[in-house]
Amino acid sequence: MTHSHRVRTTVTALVAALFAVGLTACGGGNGGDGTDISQVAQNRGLSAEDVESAVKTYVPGGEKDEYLMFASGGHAGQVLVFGMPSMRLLKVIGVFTPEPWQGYGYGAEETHRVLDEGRMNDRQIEWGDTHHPALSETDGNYDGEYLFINDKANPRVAVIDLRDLETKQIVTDPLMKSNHGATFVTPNTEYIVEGSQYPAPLDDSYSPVTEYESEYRGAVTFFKFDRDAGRVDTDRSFTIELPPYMQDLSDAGKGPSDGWAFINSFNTEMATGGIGQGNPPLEAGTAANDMDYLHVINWEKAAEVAGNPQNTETIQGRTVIPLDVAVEQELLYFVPEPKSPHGVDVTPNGEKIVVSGKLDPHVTVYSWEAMQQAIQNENFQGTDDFGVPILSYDAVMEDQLELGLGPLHTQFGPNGQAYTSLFIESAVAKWNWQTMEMEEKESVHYNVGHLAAPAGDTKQPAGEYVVSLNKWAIDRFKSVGPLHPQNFQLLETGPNQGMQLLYDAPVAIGEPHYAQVIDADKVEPWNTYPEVGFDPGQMEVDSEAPTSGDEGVSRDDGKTIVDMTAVRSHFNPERFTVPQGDSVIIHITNVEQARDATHGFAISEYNVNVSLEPGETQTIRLLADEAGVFPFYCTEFCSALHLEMAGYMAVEPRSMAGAESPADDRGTAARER
Ligand code: K7E
Ligand code: CUA
Repeated sequence: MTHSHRVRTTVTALVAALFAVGLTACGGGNGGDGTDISQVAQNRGLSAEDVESAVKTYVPGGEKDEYLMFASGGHAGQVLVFGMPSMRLLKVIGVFTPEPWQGYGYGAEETHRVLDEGRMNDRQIEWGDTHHPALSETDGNYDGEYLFINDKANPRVAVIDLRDLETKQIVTDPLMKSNHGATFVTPNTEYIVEGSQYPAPLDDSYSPVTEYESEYRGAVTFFKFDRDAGRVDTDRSFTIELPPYMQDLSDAGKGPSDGWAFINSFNTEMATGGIGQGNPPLEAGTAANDMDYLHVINWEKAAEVAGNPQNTETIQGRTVIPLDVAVEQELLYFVPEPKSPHGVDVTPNGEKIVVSGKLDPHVTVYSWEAMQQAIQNENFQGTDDFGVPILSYDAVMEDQLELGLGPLHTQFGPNGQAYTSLFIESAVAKWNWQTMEMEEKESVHYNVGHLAAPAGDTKQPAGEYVVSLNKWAIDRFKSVGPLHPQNFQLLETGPNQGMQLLYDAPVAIGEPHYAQVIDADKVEPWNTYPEVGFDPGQMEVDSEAPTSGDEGVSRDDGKTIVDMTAVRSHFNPERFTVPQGDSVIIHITNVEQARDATHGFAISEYNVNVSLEPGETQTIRLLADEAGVFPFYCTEFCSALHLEMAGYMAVEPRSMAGAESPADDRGTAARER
């Protein structure tokens, strides 16, 4: 039995006992074991409910959380890792944005390689609008191996390896200008789904907005994930051209619906705004129709179709199935969905598809079986302007349930429970998709977007908790100026239990959209790199990595090469001299294997800070174009003599060439390379 289960069974009795002797009875303690705590609670103005929430979420020092929550870091372009239920922030993973503590994008060559993969149109992009993290899955359940996340602003997808929780790859999508229905994985992580958001010409050409219908297009890309390599393989990935609707959220089918993907959309009106031209604003134009289209896509078949070059076009170096081919090959169908929907979520058994209409108070539940039948029987109510068959709404829509105002996203519990966020109402609705009964609603503060429940989008949801990812915080915290924190609220829930708000966790680095919660035992990161000289880019030992005994400085054709080791509490070599104008290559290995014995390496004025975790090796390249003296030091407080872990790079002016040769400053065991 896990720690929090144990807490859960005893907490109600404990709180009742505390308050029986103290707070609720007479407003103060008067002896017995609980008296002091009761007094503390009273002094701090805490109610019995507050104390209960505190006891349910408190994880004592040294104890571990039961779950890990991987949350998007919003505009910070990062991923946040929280422990749950304590809601303690455990890590910020640099993804699309350089992150100085981890030395991500500050001199370590490997991290620049990853960030440079994310260049678009030759431009370095130094941020991302991360929305949807997706844990890798095996048979529809999280397997704890990889994490993916999208950048909505610049259509990109990143791969994070959960062995060291570092970003290994950024893949751009040159066919899109923005994405949104990303990242979502197929049940065995065969593909990472990326749907576009704002249509644009797929070939990156110019077309005036007046030619929106004919020239602008949406798209969905299925990025092939090579699990052995731990990388997306763009050569085996493909994109399907879609009409210029605004495709929104995605989800992959599972169980009986495995092989299919679902994407909802808005703006089937194809409005383009233009207030200045006398048009209704985009927001009004996109909400004119009562129905938009849920896109139903046979990705398994599409993968086959994409394998035959006769079916595809190559645009911007990527394989594209044109819209007419997608229709002809029966890869794409539409299903009417009520008014400007936002979330689409497949039930744990894969049999139903739940859609929320943000301007409609209902969730709409579709039957996968009925969809298949309608496809087989060609039970269409027509086609759209692009010839895509529209399945008969009456045939495939199974039921609707009124939940409240502004339903958005749904997560699932173990026995038919569903949790749907109500943005306008600022509440979480708990209902049952099997019985189609509303169970209860709990207010949150304020304006919830996504919800995250443990394994809440997998075949085996755990229930227990649901986190409300709120967009507004208004008055929940001491003011820190006009830009308020976002607020994660932890709610307790469970099959036989009402929802209870337990904890507010302000998130201060961007607008996190979505999070996924995994059983902490399923993620088994390394505590140190497995061997000394480990290169996190290749995830193997770099045979060239310097180790103890072969440190040194050498010079070759305008290059100074430094082989350095780091160990508590010195670098070796500790000083080296470089002729002005040389390019300098510093290979450094942290030769320690002790847990948490991380060193940093920073050089004055070079924008360099590298994190060297136990066993890790990194390479730094810089141009010593300016003469002078540049101290380097360890940025990680690693020992009592950490301040002494420092040295000098001396750049000798051209005018003095030869006065002190680099060889004079060799390390203790110099070698030639
Ligand atoms: Cu904001 Cu999933 Cu991008 Cu809804 S999304 S809230
Ligand atoms: Cu090493 Cu401080």
